[in-house]
Amino acid sequence: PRAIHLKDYTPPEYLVDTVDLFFELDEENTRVTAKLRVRRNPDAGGGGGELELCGEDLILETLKLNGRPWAASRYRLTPEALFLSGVPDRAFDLEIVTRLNPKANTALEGLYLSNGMFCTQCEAQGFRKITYFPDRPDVMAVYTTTLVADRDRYPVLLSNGNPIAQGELKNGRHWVKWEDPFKKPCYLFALVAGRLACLEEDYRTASGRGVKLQIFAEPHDLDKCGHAMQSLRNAMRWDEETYGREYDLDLYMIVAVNHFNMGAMENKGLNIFNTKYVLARPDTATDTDYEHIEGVIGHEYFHNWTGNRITCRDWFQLSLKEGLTVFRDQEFSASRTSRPVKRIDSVNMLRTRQFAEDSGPLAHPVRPESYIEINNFYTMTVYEKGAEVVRMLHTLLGADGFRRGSDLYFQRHDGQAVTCDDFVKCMEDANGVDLAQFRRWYSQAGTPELHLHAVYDAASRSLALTVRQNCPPTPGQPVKQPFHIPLAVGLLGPDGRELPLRLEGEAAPHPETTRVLHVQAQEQRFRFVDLPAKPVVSALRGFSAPVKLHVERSPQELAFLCAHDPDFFNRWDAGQELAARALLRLVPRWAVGETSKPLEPLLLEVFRALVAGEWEDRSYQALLLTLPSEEYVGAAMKAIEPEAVHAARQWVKRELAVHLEADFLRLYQACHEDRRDRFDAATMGRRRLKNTCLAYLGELETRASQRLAVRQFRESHTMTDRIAALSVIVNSHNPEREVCLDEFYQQWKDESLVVGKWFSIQATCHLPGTLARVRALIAHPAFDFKMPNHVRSLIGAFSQSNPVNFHAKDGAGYAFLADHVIELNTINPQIAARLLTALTPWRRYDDERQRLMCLQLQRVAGTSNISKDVYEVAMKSLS
Ligand code: BAL
Ligand code: ZN
Repeated sequence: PRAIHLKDYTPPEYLVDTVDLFFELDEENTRVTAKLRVRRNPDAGGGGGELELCGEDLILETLKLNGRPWAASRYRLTPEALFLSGVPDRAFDLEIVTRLNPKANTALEGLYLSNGMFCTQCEAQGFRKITYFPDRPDVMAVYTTTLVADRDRYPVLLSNGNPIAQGELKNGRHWVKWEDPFKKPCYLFALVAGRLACLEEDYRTASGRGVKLQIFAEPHDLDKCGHAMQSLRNAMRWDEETYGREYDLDLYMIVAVNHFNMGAMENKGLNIFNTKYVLARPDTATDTDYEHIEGVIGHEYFHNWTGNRITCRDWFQLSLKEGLTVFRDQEFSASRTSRPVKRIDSVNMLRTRQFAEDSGPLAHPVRPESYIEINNFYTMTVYEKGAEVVRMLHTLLGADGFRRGSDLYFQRHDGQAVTCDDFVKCMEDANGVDLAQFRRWYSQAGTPELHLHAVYDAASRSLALTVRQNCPPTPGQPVKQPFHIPLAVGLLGPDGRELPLRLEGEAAPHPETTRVLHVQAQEQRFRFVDLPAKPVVSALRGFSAPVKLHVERSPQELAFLCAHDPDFFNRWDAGQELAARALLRLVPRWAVGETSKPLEPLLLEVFRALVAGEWEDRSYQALLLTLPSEEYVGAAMKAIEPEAVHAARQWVKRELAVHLEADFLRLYQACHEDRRDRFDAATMGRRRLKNTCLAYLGELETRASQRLAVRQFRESHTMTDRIAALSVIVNSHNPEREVCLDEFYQQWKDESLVVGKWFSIQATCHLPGTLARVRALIAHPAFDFKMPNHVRSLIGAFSQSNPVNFHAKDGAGYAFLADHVIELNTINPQIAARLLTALTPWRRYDDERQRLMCLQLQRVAGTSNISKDVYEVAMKSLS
């Protein structure tokens, strides 16, 4: 397989202005007639070369140019493309007829079948599996699409834009013609055909235009579409109010499908969604599902402007649309739920998963420089770090400055395919600032480390804050230049009050109690003056930059911040650091089998105060009471010791439960209610806190706590409470464990998404014997290996969210994963490659685990018929 490089980008030699598609849909033999209006690109460098059309897994039936058959001697076919030589200089019509087999398409790229319904996924390069085409995002065209299919089996026929004609045909077939008036790249093309039910509502935009909103699902799922519809309305309103962006077509359609590689896809006017991010009913979906649905519906909707109206010039610019759109969806979600909790949840994911990616062999910049398979670059770095980069621009420019920049971006680039650099340029031009150094966030991989050293001088009543930055080497980038880092800081006095922030040489203190320092040099010093006493520094407030922060802080200072910091993020983070330090101190003692390990009194004191406090935001309180994850603690170790980390964390959790049992029980009861009708932030917060308390109480394994969990499991009416209770039961020696699991399955065996939860809960169980159970579940009749949701729920959950079992010393977890990656390699390469990344961080473990993990990576790398996707992950992981 060949790598593609950003530096080799050249504009397309040929452009396509219009595309007229005619689909004769058939499960095993679909015929596609594509009529393209093609012309030479006046801005292309080369002159009159071959016309290259990408195409894979297609049978070419006929080829005509300007209505005449194009001689076989004037084209050549490879497994990946069709090349035409000697095409006219002037614009011409090309007609291509191809055949394809949707039923055989288990990779779920291009046109395929899901539960008997036709659907498509064209991003990044699926359109080439539908017809021969210059499949690159900088070729933008206007599409019309006609779908012909059997009327009984496929009564609903959908494509992008608006329906403009329809009719009946002989032999029980019918057709619908669609027209999308907006130019788009082919990755935004979509079609759906099936027997679908529809929830429909009207929406009026801020300027008064009527838009029809439709959500399509299989008929038995129609009663689970209401939350998605409300989420869509909320997202549309939010984008009008926050960015001044309205929807532009008369119709907005969402279709939920069971077999889907991604979460959802923003095809113009016709979003196709994984059912997981559409369907919700109180008894089938958790609060987290409700939140994710709103977030993903928002994300795909926001893409209409950031992605569709303005798209990417090439796939190296993926973060142009993804980083920006994730930032937009994060802010939307923050406005809908608890802002602190949304921020902490995002940072938690970034610091565990993205930081791990950034420090391993697959590290790449937010704007990658090369790839073998672009599907492997839908990563935490492109999405989540990309969003942090946009957030830093927001922090540096302020909300108004950022809005000026985004307004200019929409005005300047509407209808274009552009680069990350074009976006930054708009931010610069709209605000009259220089972001040259800031651009390094796009080009340099790796997580910068920020070292802070504060010295207070009582005589001059000043605090000298020295900031040093460095960024470790990453593959292909041995040396890094300093980043432009927004460092939000505050200073707290001994009584916990915020102190004025006046820098040396300034006439007056800063008007706010948090100020953003611009860290740009490798080492930089800031002197704060007018400080009557030595302050405690609250640095990187709100997690103002995606960096690793190192500050010398005593446990007492951390406890002080955890009690007083008005910055919600740092307050939580101080508690996390205190707990992480305690855990890290325990890990080596565990490794040598030491038995007496008193719980640190300070940690207990902090938790006692947290559990006893009256918090308005119960969800935030739940986060404060949650210990750092095993991944987070492991990441701070030289070589990760999964069993010791797990044992230490379990032990601390149990000790806290022992000491604070009465408090947890009181809080549990205070928050206990069974409201299946409420999904507002306050109700969800109470549920989150209650279930955090239940998890602690479950650690006690007393009869009372076991009964409490079983009662909640049997009696509550929300999936949130039932699944939380089931998780406690499954991770304990509760005598009703198997009975409850069976009851759950019997009740929900016809709901694929709930069965997925049933798989996950067993796959993430930390008790011994889990691998054997996961193996048994793969053979369970309910498990569909061709459904990515099931693969993720079982194999993905086991390998990525169950460190103690996946990293079992004998290497059985690794061999199990490799077996299934190899099996999936030919079925669904995208999912196979993603699963394999669980073996990527092998260097982070001890010698024996390194050997075992590498062995499996090598076995995968030696697979015959290896896909580009799996090959790239295996080879880079080993390098
Ligand atoms: N564009 C792929 C799915 C998403 O990020 O919305
Ligand atoms: Zn996206």
